[in-house]
Amino acid sequence: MALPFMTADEAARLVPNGAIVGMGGFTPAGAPKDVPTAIAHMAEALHAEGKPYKIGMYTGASTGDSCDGALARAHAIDFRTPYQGNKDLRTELNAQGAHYFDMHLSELAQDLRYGFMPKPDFAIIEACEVTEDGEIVPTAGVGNMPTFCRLADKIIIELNEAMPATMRGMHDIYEPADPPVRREIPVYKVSDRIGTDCIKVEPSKIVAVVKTNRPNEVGKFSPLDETTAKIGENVAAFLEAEMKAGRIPASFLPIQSGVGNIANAVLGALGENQHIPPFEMYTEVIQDSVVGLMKEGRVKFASGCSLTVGADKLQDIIDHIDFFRDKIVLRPQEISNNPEVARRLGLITINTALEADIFGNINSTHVCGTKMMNGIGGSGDFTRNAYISIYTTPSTAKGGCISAFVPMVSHLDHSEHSVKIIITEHGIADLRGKSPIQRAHEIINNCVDPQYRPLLNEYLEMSKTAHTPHTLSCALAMHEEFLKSGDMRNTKWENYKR
Ligand code: 0RQ
Repeated sequence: MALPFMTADEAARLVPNGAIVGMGGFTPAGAPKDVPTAIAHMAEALHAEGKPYKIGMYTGASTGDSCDGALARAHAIDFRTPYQGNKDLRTELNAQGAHYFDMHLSELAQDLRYGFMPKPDFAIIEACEVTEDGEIVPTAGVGNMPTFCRLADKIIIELNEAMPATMRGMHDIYEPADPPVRREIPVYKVSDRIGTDCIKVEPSKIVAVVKTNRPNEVGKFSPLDETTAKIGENVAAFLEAEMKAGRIPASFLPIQSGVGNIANAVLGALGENQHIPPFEMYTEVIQDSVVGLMKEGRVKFASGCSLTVGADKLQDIIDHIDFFRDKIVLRPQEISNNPEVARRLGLITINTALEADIFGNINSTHVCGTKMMNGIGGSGDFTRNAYISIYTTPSTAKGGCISAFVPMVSHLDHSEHSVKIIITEHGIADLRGKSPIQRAHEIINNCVDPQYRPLLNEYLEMSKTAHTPHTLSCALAMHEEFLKSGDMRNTKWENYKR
């Protein structure tokens, strides 16, 4: 069967109002670009005529601005899951313009197969190669593409000429069977390949192939500053000490590292610490710093779901594909983030908190408990199943007006039961085997910014009788104070205590 080549506008017209779409890729890496933008333009034109148009949208994680941004600005999203990170989409969903279901990234594919949410009508995906007999080779991100392609009735492919077909061989496509017949996922080493190098679909489901030539829309990282550099050094020092104490094997364990500026800086610091042996990564997003570390021999192998790297770094990988192909494997997120595999491999997980409380609970998603930032992403998949789970955060935000440590988190993503270590620029809190009050002292003394330590010690002094000594009327007072005066440092407990 000849492939149905057409323009992005023609492909967009195949997607009717109310359709449910699974977008391929993971983060802006490998996300479709031209077709979502064409859908957004179509939506705007229909809205101008007074006609309704919205789609339901599953993705791998965040996407690029030409997908999430364009569709959010066009008010064309009915619901969206499992993760986002786009400014305009954030505004749209915080204004209740789109329904957002924030969920663990490893779970979406199986939840769709289980029928917990409606199956996608369309898969819109990016590929570097597609054959007439239905072989599709993804590009820099896999996400949920295998499941979207299998469940959807129709598949629209962006064949991105900026992504060469030589990328074939980097992917490992595998979908587990569902209970009650699921077996173990046979990844016993980070580098194990268990599936195929492409997605295989029934060719008649491919309803459009759109030729594109677009780089990924991966943002730039902020340059390392004193705080992020110090956090990185503290993480490296902690892991070095654990290794010396025999709590991490001398051969080391695979690292999972989260998204964002801090995660990128931490990884750079780990690579520089010569007491830490060359290591492997079993992670979700392979970020910029990994590419350099791989060339230096500091990172031996990286298993991930996407190459979320800047255009220069991706070009470097493409130009030296023979060097990188056997050192990187890109898997569906169901496998890159799989709890069973994370526990088996013994991952050292390093993720970022927006805020933590003095008892060790973590909020990674909601500013002041209400406004969605990005989403939980894979942090829960990894944290709960880690060998050692680490959370990093600068001790303050917004020039010191916000303390990252508060009496009670305003939203809970990771509980005290899963969080083992918290690290800031000031130091390391080791929460293992400690009671709530012991954890509070450890966190206040080692991680909290010195200007907030008296305030949080006063909070602890207010209640002496309970296992977890909260004073409920004051538990969210620092947040209230920030909303009122713009500075948590103005908090006076007597103004809130009832
Ligand atoms: O705001 O951009 O306006 O300056 O939050 O903070 O310090 O630049 O940190 O880029 O590393 O992102 C948790 C959001 C951190 C990210 C989060 C403000 C701060 C700044 C960003 P500005 P930084 P990062 C999966 C891994 C969840 C998903 C996850 C994230 C902005 O890491 O989304 O872990 N994580 N996925 O000023 C109000 C606070 C604040 C605050 C910071 N307490 N209140 N605003 N900010 N703290 C696993 C993988 O494998 C990838």
